[in-house]
Amino acid sequence: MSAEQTLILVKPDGVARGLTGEILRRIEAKGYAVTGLRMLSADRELLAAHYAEHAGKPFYEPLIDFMSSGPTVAIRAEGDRVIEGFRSLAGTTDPTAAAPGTIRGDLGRDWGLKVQQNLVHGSDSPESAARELALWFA
Ligand code: RTP
Ligand code: MG
Repeated sequence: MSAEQTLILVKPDGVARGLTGEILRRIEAKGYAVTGLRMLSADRELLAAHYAEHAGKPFYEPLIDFMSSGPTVAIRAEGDRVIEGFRSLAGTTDPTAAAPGTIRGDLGRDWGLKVQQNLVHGSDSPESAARELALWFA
């Protein structure tokens, strides 16, 4: 069986703050292989498809605005249990609550913002990973 794959995004806050290298470093240091890498400014159509599960929630519009505010780096990463493993490296959604040692816990910010600018996205299941990789690496 081939290794599991996931979609990781360095969100516009991470790119703007110059943290792309640091985030890639952590992914590779853990032992995952980077098998796809792409920088793009996501349009609202792509973001609406990516975040379809959140449509209608109070943070949805601010989230789409935030995610269209600048370039994103899309990463296809591969490795044994990479989906669970990257979410563990990323830390919990809220950067203030995220544990030190995680990407969001060490580097993320949420104070005074309409939406959590938590630096990264990681697919949350094999089904999400397949769906999201098809969107971002079409
Ligand atoms: P992601 O999908 O980005 O990996 O993050 P996640 O699973 O930890 O979080 P999810 O619940 O899927 O939410 C998607 C993204 O929406 C923003 N968010 N802001 N109350 C808020 O301010 C709020 N809630 C969610 C975050 O950017 C989150 O990553
Ligand atoms: Mg999510």
